[in-house]
Amino acid sequence: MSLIWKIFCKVKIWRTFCTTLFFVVALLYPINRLHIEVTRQKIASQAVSNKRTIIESVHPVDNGYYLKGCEQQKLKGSIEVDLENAEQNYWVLSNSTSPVEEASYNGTFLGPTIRRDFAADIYQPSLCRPQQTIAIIIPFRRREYHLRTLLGHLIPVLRRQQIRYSIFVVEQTGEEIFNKGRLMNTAFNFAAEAGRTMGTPFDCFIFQDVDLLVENDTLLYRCSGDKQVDHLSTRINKFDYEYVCCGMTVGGVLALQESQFRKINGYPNSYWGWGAEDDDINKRLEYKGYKVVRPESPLGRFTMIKHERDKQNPKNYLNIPKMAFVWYSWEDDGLINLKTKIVGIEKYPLFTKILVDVGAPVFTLHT
Ligand code: UDH
Ligand code: MN
Repeated sequence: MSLIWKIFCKVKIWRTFCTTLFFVVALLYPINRLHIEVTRQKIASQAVSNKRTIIESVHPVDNGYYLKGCEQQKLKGSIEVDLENAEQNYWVLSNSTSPVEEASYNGTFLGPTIRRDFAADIYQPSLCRPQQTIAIIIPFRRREYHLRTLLGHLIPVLRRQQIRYSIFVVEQTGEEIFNKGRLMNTAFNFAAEAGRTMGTPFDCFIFQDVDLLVENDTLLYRCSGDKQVDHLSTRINKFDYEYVCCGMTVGGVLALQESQFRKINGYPNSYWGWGAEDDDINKRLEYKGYKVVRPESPLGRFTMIKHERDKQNPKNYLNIPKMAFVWYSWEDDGLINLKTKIVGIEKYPLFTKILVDVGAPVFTLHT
């Protein structure tokens, strides 16, 4: 090696070049190392000062990788949806063991809760700085099997996407008919407040049904712009991957920024039971001039875990006609007049559960 070097550097011009190169490298290398170290420490110190942030080591990365930000992700593209494996993975990720019989299929156990010192835990990759902090809000009641499967499937995707996120599961207590809108609004208020008190306000809120599993990890869980919102679950196996209802609905998985959600006055509170609350949101978005961005196939493909209609979420025949009056009602029905009560907060290793008393309907018309 040194012989080659000697021959190579024999000519004077080359010698000058080699010497300069040597000094440049000798100078730049420690500067680069120092820069890497300083950034590493900065990220680490931020995490320490904010004790609610859990640093996840996502996957081994080479030095300097994180300096480029979190955009360089190692994604797989199309991913297999393996329900059994996903549910198993829930227990692995929770660092708890499944109580074999109970947890199988219809078991309601979600694992032990953990001590709750803070409003929520925020997960982030250890070696890069994500641009957005995401709150994922999941409306929930008696779908433990779905929840375990969703989280076991989704969390590895979120990790690969290198995003900073926190998961809020919002559960309706009592036996009253399901009210998704009230749950969404309550969780939004809670998460927005929690994010702010922790010094990590959420840039993007993703409302996600508990039974929808993404089939392609290239579909990024994030908000793509100020003037548009992202409807992620555009093609669902249940509808043969056709655009869900002619591209009219924004149900399933929807991503909006905080200010956008506030501008549309959140979800309507007045829809009880199944039906139309997502179409109501669609109108709100239209009135406020937000474009709904929908990913093209194969992105936007989701598997819905097979399920029957929940007993306490019957189709409500009042919901569809209400749609004709959204233009009149939307400004008074939403975040602005929300009256729900948070009756408990439970902290699990992978998510925060918000228990909500949503009240009762005055009148419904259902089967
Ligand atoms: N949800 C619950 N518990 C409930 C009701 C609803 O967790 O009791 C949540 C859950 O996140 C769910 C979402 O609300 O994904 C939407 O409700 P859904 O899944 O019941 O709505 P979807 O349109 O199903 O998927 C409608 C009934 C399908 C009947 C099919 C009969 N073959
Ligand atoms: Mn469903």
